[in-house]
Amino acid sequence: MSMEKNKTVPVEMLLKNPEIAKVTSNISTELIERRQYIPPLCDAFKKNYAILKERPEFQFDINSEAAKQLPNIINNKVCAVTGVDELDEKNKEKYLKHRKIGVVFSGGPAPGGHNVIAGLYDAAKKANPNNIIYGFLLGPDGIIENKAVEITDELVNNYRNLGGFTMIKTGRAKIDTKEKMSLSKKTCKNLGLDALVIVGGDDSNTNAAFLAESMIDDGIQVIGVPKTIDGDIQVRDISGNILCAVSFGFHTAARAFALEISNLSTDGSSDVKYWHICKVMGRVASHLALEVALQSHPNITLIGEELANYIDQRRINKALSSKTTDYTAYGMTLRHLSRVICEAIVKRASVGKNYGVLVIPEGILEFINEIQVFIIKLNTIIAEYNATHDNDFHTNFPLLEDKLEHLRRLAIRSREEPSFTVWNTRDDDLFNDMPAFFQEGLLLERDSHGNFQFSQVETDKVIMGLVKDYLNILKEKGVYKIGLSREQCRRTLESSGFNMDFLGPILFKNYDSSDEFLIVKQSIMSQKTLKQALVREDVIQEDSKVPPPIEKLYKQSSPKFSTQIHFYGYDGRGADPTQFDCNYTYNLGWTVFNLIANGATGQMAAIKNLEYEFSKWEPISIPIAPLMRLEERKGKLHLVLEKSVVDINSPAFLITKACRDKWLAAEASEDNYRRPGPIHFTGKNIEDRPITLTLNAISRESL
Ligand code: FBP
Repeated sequence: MSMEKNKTVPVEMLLKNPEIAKVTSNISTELIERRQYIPPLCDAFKKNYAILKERPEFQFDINSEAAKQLPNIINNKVCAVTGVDELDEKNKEKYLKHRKIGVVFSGGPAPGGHNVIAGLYDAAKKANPNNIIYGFLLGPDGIIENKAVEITDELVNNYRNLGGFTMIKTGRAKIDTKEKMSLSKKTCKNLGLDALVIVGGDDSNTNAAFLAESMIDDGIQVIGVPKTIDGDIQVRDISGNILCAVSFGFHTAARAFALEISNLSTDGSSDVKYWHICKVMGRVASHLALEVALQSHPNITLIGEELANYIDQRRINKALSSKTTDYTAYGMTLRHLSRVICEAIVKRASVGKNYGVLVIPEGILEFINEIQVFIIKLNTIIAEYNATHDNDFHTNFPLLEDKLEHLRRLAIRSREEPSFTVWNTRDDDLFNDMPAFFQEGLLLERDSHGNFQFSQVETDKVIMGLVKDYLNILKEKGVYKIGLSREQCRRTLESSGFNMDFLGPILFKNYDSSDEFLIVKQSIMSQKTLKQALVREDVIQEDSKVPPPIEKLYKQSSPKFSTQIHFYGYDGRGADPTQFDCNYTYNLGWTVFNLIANGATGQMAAIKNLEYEFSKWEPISIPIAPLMRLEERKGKLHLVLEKSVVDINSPAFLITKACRDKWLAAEASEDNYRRPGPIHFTGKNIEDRPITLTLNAISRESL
């Protein structure tokens, strides 16, 4: 080799090479393509102006506390945003007037947020090029502390169709005190805002309603936008008409999770040795897990809402016969849940599939009665402690041991003071039986809205701990066995000169059936019992060894339960939006501007008919105050926007349930995994809406 060839080019020179500069640049072809995409507009926005038309047919069941606390916005109605070519002079002047609008992201990121700003920006600039949009930085703290940037062409163009909330960031602060409210008002006035737009989840839209109420006299309008990957902002009127089928970001996150889980199914069914345990985000509701199930057909998908409704008829009957009531028969316990999972694992193993994919929704604990009781009790204890002490609970008891000691003292108090019932000896004993990491999880600090932080609890570890323990018991009992292919057994035995038809009935419980997979008899659960069976049937003598081919088959039938644990949350939340979310959010942005230009406040921008093709989408406004319900937060009842959980009578759930056995695939045939593929942004493979929405819509139409 010549010296010339050994010479290396200086890296500085390489970096100047245009090809190298191109492939190492931050700007990928995907990014360029995304930024250039122009989402289509709903018909209403193709005209010169848009007006609001009240739709009084959509009514709500109004909470009296909401009516009391939000008198100025409680009578808002659902309005349709309708495009018009002309307006009379007075209304035209109002529509086109110069405006300053502030926008903020609140809560966890959700794919599509940037397009809300892009839509708002484009609509505002179209109406009046002098309109100004400010973006508050780092969430509601940006409003409280007056930290904002003016959104410019360059800024907005950099983020069109991109995921995350990177442009202005987000935060979880809550404007929940008089002081924060007045600072926020001051910021809005200082900036001369006509309107404030809050892009957020249930808590943030609740905040939007209270801000709207409080700024009504200042003439500052407040509009909410339904965001959250959790998909739990779904609005129906009192008659069940769907006004908002799903919050934005849900489709993208579910697709991103489903792709990764489908890749795991491919890997898992190739090396056939792991159960992949996938915890999927969604603070409480299991909407994301349900959509992931429909997208990728994992072998087992747990749906929290179903567990809460579970009734153990066997326990009820047993209690009835002894004239007692068994309260544990209502709702599923963690132990029972672990049994259900084990049953499915054992079934798959019996047909040779000692591998699979299990999806656990992040918020599942919310639906397990015994845990929910602990969450409520601990919420109350922490809230009461904070209300009566200078320092908060977590500052005063920084270590788990300190917290447990405090709980122990409460249990003692309950014995001395019968009226003190929040934490008794039984609670304390049960709590102390839990592993330390789970105790820590349940005692975690609540978020600023008083929500339990499910994403921080290792739910999967708790459930899988119980599953592993029970599988060991089943293995010891000889119930958990890997089924062996009949053909393979025949080859192994006969190649060593054994008669399969003689040994088969001795070794396998289903030898005489037509099953393709043979299962070693339950009584053969160890090398010792295997030998005993062979001696008993005169296959070998007491002092001989088990013949190697038989021992080999026994070992192959003896399962090892190996898991790989995954968490799908922040990754999908940061994914670039699907075309559905790009189009949805861009039109939400346009809706927001048109609500503001028509004087609305205390309203949430929404798109009706998301469950149908784009041509049927209708921009509307939904009044926030009538959606409020009282909920326990930090030990007190607060008005919040009602979260919607999975309806276990919905077609999407019922169809998933009906496919359960098929997707478990506990039979000799192939698995039934579905490959949703990567998110196609353009081209003919675009999936235009969540499968959950499609199924529910088709079923409604076929009624
Ligand atoms: P939002 O309700 O604010 O949209 O957030 C939803 C979520 O992504 C949940 O799925 C998850 O439990 C939670 O945020 C995680 O919160 P954090 O970002 O504070 O860890």
